[in-house]
Amino acid sequence: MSLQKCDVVIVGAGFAGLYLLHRLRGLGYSIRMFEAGDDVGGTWYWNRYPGARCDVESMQYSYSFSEELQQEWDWSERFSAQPEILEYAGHVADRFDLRRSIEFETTVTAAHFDEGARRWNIETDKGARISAQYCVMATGCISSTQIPDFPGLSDYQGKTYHTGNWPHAGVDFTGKRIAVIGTGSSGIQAIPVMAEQAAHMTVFQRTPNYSLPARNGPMTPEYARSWKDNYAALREEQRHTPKGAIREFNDVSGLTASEDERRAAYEKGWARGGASLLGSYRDMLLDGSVNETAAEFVRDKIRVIVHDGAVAERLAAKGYPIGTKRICIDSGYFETFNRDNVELVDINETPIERITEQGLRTSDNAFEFDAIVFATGFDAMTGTLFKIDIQGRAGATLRGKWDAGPRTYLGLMTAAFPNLFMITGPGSPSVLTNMMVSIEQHVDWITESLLHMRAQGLETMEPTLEAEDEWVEHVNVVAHRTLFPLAASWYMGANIPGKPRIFMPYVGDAGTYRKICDEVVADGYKGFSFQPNAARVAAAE
Ligand code: N01
Repeated sequence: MSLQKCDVVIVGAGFAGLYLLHRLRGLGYSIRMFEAGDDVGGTWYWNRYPGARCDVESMQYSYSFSEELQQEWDWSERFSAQPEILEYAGHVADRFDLRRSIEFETTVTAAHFDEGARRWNIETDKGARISAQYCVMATGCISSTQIPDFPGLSDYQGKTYHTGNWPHAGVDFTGKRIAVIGTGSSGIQAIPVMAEQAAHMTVFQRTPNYSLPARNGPMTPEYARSWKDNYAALREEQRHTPKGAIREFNDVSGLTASEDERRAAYEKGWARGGASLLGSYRDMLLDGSVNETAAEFVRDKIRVIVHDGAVAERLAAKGYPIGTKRICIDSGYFETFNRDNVELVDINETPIERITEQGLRTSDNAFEFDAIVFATGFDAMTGTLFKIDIQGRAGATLRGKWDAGPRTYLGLMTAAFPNLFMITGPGSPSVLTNMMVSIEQHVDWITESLLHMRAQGLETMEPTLEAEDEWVEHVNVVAHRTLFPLAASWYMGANIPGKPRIFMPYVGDAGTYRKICDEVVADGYKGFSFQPNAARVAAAE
């Protein structure tokens, strides 16, 4: 296929790609946009497992860029379920006529920077070859599913599923014996719903997780109105909060609180639902002793909810601070283990030895299942980028450059890969925040950078190595001031054998990060270098 030209290639039609497309197309940039799925929605397109829902309130987990959009859309629940969020993504695509610019069922396989032309050569699995001035990875942080390499995996004769790649037609588990491996956010959401259908469910748990009740419920007209009437101010407030979300946050130390005060604060958070309990004290994720009081509070709740004391103890997370693995938000997760048809297997006590033709074998038992559900997570933050053969200056690969961990400036760009942008890339607050707010901030920042270059006749932009090194160091230092590195989490790359153990997102608070990004611009794009447009330089000479 002949080489086609455009200004910008956007990879991915999730919430990041959709908003970027809307902004750039409106500014007259020519765009090619590719999406592996057959429709928009990104993470909400793929993660269709039973019980999938957002754990940020819908009034906050939605776009703020269009007043009409935010006024006209009605959410039916406090925390929306996946089908409704997907419907919202579809509505946005229709409302802003975005689909016509998206090439679906097309995967970008390579992106090579041509130093002579100062352009990106991009290839897809459909054989397209495109030359673009800019390439933007809107590929999501949690989009490459991982199924552990269990011995015997290919021997299994039953059905297998991964929560992150769920069949679009749904799955009927009625009368089936099923296994669920993995108890992260996805497993914890799916298990209660699947348990109601299955004849029998065996949950294989490696690390028990802290989970807080969502307290989901129907959206009341009054609550929706309280947001819609004040959206301008509330969205602005949201942008400057540490997590990109307005929620109760007690800006005092838990160290000085009495035991009774702490219990009262945690009870309040537990009753309110969602992640509010973690906002009880400002040093919750900084001070181990404060954290332990909240962790023990949650363990005590589990001991009350789960009738069988031994099962409760297995479900109660220990050995790492609460909130340092992504906090889970559930609807009836612990209660599910009181059901007669649900069994918990702690695979630390009895490891999975192999998958068999009929099911799996642990060190002390053989199990038979009609289906195995892998809720085993993702190669987060870098996995999807590494699937694309990305080469920057002098043919250097991104994979090679990030061999010991991702290196970016602000999570937006990486040195020696000019005009390659990442939306919510490693080194930005991304997954630690309300993604909608972080996405909008990155899209706006990238758009303004492109406009700056257009106005100034600049052709390429990239971070200096010095700025990048300083940022990577800063991200690392800030992370190690917190309790986060104490957990073997996917934030640390710990769930993927051989992946470098680096805390990948920027923990230094979304509001502060936004300020830093704005200051970089105000300071003449401090830490970035630009190359002028070659034609302009020649004309000037
Ligand atoms: O994945 P996970 P997830 N043998 O990596 C286990 C977002 N999300 O899909 O903890 C046995 O958290 C693993 O065990 P361990 C959210 O950011 C958001 O659940 O590594 N078990 C763990 O229990 C979330 O954090 C929503 O010891 C193995 C599980 O599999 C992120 O997506 C909803 C194993 C994986 O948990 C990922 O969540 C859902 C092995 N070899 C997800 N390997 C919202 O509500 C892994 N495990 C917005």
